[in-house]
Amino acid sequence: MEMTLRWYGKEFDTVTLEQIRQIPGVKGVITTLYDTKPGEVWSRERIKAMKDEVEAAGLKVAGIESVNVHEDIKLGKPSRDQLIDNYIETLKNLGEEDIHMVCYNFMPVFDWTRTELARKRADGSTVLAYTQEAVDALVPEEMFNSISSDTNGSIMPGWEPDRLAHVKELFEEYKDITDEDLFENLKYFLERIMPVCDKYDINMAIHPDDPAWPVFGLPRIIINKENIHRMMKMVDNPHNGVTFCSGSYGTNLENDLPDMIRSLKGRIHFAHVRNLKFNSPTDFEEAAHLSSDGSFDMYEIVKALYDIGFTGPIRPDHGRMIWGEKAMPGYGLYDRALGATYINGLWEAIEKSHERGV
Ligand code: DNO
Repeated sequence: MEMTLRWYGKEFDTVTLEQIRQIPGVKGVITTLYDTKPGEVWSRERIKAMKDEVEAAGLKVAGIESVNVHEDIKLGKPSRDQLIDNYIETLKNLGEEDIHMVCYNFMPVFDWTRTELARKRADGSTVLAYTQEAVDALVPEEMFNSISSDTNGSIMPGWEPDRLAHVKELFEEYKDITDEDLFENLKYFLERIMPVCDKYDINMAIHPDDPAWPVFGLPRIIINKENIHRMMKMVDNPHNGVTFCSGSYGTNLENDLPDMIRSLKGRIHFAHVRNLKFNSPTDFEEAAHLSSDGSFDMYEIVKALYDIGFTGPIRPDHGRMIWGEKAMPGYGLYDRALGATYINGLWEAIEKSHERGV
């Protein structure tokens, strides 16, 4: 595996490349052109400038999170062909700049969803949290307003104002879209992009729906083992793979995370590793990465990745806000750095036990 940290670019992130460079074992960043809109072509020049900046700090661009998919593609509208052509052009430009992993998602309207961005924990840290009861009590527009008013001044990924300016109309458009339609539209998209992925060896890594169940009645399909395998079989190409995000699949306690990882050998192109603490099956908060702080056995998760020979980029995921830091919720420096160090420690121990046969 290759340890990385997510970085939003100098204009959007409170964390600097120089700080990231000092986290032991972190060699690369997962980044994006955060000011581009879904459907826009990323120019080769801008991709190169981003790469040069990262490399000048002694790091590499280990992959992109995300090249967002336009809603018309998810909805299967006639305009999708032009938008997919643009997506292909972006992939080609990334490939020509020697970038080979792209994370994306296929969630209607909303990306990940949380109901609190700063729930206080017993240790005084604050974390992102979710309760189904709070979602059930909200209409989608209120959800957007409550998220955007509580972000420490940052633009949250997936909650960009442009994306959400048309929430109401989008809900109207999704009214008759079923899971089956969404699978069909994803298949159409994947079939069209696979040739450029083959040509430039680009691994597409679909991010799971978070939480892993329908929210506000919108269809959500990338939620469990059965559906991911269906997705991979319907366009059976090694470049059609997944982002294994423990914190997203883990929202559904029926998902056996190590078992899912083992079943995805060769198709996990990117890993997000984090822990959740469940207070009830529909109330969870994001814990420190350490197993004992949450509900997951992080050793088993990392071991499963090791056992399938995972070599792709991995990153600690959302961290707690600690030590007085002010940053984008989930994306401060300190707790993610602790997370990276912890995952590195687990990996080293697992690797050495394996090599020494203990
Ligand atoms: C949240 C992230 C997601 C993820 C996208 C991938 O913090 O995990 O926004 O980046 O779903 O497209």
